[in-house]
Amino acid sequence: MNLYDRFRHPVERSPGFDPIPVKPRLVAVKQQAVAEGKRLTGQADPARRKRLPPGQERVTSFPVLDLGSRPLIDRNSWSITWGGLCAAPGKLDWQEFNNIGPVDKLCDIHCVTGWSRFDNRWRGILMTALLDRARPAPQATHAIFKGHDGFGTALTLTDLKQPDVLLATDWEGRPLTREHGGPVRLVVPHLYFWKSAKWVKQIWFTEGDPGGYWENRGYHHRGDPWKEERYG
Ligand SMILES: Nc1nc2c(c(=O)[nH]1)N[C@H]1C(S)=C(S)[C@@H](COP(=O)(O)O)O[C@H]1N2
Ligand SMILES: [Mo]
Repeated sequence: MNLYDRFRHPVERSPGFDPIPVKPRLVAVKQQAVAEGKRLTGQADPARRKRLPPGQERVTSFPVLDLGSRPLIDRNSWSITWGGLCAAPGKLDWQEFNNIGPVDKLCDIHCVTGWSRFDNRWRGILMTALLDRARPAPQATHAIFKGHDGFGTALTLTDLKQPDVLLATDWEGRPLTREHGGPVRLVVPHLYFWKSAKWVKQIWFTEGDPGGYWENRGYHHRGDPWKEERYG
């Protein structure tokens, strides 16, 4: 018996005292909630955390969000360039880019506006493959991704080196549509979806965080959905 149970108010020990009956089922349910860490928003144990990050709602549709202009880019004239603080600035056209060899990845999407979409099947080039080609300089810390629509977002090289980060060309077995960022968009599953730049045309390596379109308008600079890094 613990100290709490041993320490009883005198009235509880007086003869004829009738303890108020407890509801054992209710106690059991609440104790189960403790065991499961229910409503623990700290998400301390990654192995036991729920699949839906705090404050998110699951959708089965695939919403389209952008600045309103959806550039139409022909795959035959498409190219991606990179430069800034890297040993090997470069450019690849559609054929050269795909020759790197695409891989398939499954991931959940979490948008800062509150929707999450489970099990998205992407095909694309591993970001690490492009980083291997570019060889960022030792002092480079970030890369900014610029889209054909004027949008841009910057990520740390640490986030970009995660093994599931893709420059995606396909979604659910089909070429990426124009509204979802085709021919090529970034996909960073572990950060809010605004970090996944659509219609990527240029990658620029920098020392320090240059910010981006939304970051410079009040969004968080990293955007981890599990920590609810939405704004600030
Ligand atoms: N080039 C570009 N990329 C962008 C955006 C944009 O406006 N332009 N919006 C971002 C935001 S806020 C979100 S939520 C996702 C939406 O991608 P989707 O339209 O494929 O759902 O794209 C991100 N990438
Ligand atoms: Mo978003």
